[in-house]
Amino acid sequence: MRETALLPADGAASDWTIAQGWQNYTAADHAVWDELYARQIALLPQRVVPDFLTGVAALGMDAPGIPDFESLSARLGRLTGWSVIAVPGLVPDEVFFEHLANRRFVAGRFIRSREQLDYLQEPDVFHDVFGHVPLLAHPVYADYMQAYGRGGLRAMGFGAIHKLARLYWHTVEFGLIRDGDRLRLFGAGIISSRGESLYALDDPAPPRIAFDLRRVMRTEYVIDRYQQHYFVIDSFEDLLRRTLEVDFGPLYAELEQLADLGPSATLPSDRLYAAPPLGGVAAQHSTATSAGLPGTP
Ligand code: HBI
Ligand code: FE
Repeated sequence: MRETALLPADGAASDWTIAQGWQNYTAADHAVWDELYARQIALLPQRVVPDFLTGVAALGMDAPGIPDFESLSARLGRLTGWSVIAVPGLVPDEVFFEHLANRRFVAGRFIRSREQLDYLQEPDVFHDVFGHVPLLAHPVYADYMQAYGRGGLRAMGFGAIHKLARLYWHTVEFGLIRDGDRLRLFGAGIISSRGESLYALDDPAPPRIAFDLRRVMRTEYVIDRYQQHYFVIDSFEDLLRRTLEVDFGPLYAELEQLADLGPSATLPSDRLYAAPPLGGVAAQHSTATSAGLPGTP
């Protein structure tokens, strides 16, 4: 089922929500989900942050077929107070932030066709639900997503949505996270893509840069190909703390004075992680190293 974003007048509610209509999915729709799920769950265990798999199990997402948002939301609600609601497609920023600020995750209800198995431009139910929802069962990540929504509503007042959208893109969509001395996936855009789940950890090309809020909010991104660098957070607790402790007003003013950075730029001040296959903890000094630190594998 393909749909383009409708205006509320076309059947969506004023908050852009629509019924998921789970009973309307065909066997072919469920089969596409099952194939995407089977591919990803076969390669993620050695790559994804363990909390993701914990969420998949806790939410019963290991059952076959496209999840029914109603039963998914009942389980998720008991864990972190989040629910999953269906929308026709990309919704306006203010609608998006309002839902996140109220612990409602908006998800597309359409599923890609078999021809689009490896790539589609707009988030479908596999990207939104398999990619994003399992981590919403993690209490700290759940808090971060709500804090992000509230920050988005504030950002609108500063005309700084595009800066905040970069924070979302470089973490929630395409972020990496440290797990001991290894790097792991947590961004939904990577987790829902077979090719990028491999590329983001295995390819030596893209720099892996230690997360820095200002650096991330200055950095543009590409939407039509693999990311050209990845940002690495230390933990969800650290990401939440950095988001809550900053006063975004002065930060936006400060960012206005700094040039935006292209989607493949690196700075001398970047703390780079060793390139795979050595992979390993960040270089403690500011220049790139071609290998891990002494003592790392
Ligand atoms: N709408 N349905 C949907 N899903 C998103 O992920 C989404 C959106 N609207 C805006 C948006 N994301 C981003 O621009 C936010 O960072 C603002
Ligand atoms: Fe997404």
